[in-house]
Amino acid sequence: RHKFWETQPVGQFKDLGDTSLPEGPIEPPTPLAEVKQEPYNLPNLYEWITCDMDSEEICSEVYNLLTNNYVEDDENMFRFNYSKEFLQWALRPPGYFRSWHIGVRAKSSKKLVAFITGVPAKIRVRDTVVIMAEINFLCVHKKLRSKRLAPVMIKEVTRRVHLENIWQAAYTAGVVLPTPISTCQYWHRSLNPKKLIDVGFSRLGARMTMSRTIKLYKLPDSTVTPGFRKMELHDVPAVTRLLRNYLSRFVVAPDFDENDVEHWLLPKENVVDSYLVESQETQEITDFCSFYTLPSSILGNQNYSTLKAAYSYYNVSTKTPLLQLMNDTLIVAKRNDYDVFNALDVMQNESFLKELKFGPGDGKLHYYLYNYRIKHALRSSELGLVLF
Ligand code: YNC
Ligand code: MG
Repeated sequence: RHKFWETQPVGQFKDLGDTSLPEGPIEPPTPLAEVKQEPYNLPNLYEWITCDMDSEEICSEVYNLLTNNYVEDDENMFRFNYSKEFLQWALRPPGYFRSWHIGVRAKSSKKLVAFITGVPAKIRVRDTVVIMAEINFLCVHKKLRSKRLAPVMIKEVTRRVHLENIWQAAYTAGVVLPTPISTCQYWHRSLNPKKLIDVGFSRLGARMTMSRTIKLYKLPDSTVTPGFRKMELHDVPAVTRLLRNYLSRFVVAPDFDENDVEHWLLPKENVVDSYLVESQETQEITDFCSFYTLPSSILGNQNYSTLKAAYSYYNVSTKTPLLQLMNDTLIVAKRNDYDVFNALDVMQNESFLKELKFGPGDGKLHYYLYNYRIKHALRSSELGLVLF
């Protein structure tokens, strides 16, 4: 069934019920000298390149490949449109390896036809912090699909991860592979219902008119929580403490230090936004919320070309009820012209989704670990990890 994945150190479907298998690494690390030193073979017309994401020119080539060939919804109405600034942010966190930004070019035309990336991350699984690669942006040009190029891309990134003495990875995908550690669902909160209906993202509900729908999703102009403000550089230590403490309750979560928080959560225009609640009495940071910006191209619509979407990232409530904190987040997103606010049912998100008028999406998102076995699949609420 899975000619490639059956050969890889991942949980296999046939082992699903077998509780005698221990949790942890499936294979031990091999001595570094035994890691293959040369890249895997590509079909003759193609060559490997390492993509320098500092270069505007390379970054544009990657952007164009993804804009035209990356993930679409099941009905091919929308395609993710990660911005160049987003790609540079996502691919250059603290300690990143340039060698993990891998492209494939056609030798004759030099055209970029495939891409895959990794970035390093410390991920805690129960009590163990594991240095992993987060693998993302696997993309093969539409004209080269179904030629078994993806397994070569995956083996090559694995080899380059191994060369850094790292032996585990985390990734998400919309497709079912051997075997998810958890399966999540996307939920969508309309901010601009008229546009969402016009472009076919959502439909007018039964017995609903457009004006009733607009009224249903209306949000106030200003946030209600006293002390709610944008995160700033000087907040990094307090936010790190708040977030570390919160994430410690989940089974799988990133192990963020201050450098990570500065990179991943300090607001960056049109990439990531973070807000917090500063107590008016004690100046203590009590609550935190964040989202990242990932527009989608709208395919074949006369009136609109992009959907501006915000994706819930990490949220922590200790004093402000999570429902109120997230309502303020929606208000901020609406004020900044987002059309829709998306969230997975991870962490404690289930507690606000229905009440804040999110509706379930149709796609599922599966979470995977490479070379790390988990005994039983996790509930989505046990996941404290968000990948892009
Ligand atoms: C996928 N998304 O099952 P089997 S998510 C992993 N992730 O293998 P071919 C995938 N594997 O089943 P195509 C996959 N999609 O025979 C397919 N596969 O064992 C497997 N789409 O290869 C598939 N981006 O080249 C099958 O397929 C084999 O030409 C078939 O290429 C696939 O980034 C793809 O959805 C996805 O660009 C590149 O369809 C192409 O169809 C495409 O014949 C649109 O491949 C964009 C898209 C995927 C987004 C993502 C996470 C990727 C994770 C990869 C696995 C990482 C493992 C850890 C490595 C480091 C380890 C260390 C240490
Ligand atoms: Mg292929």
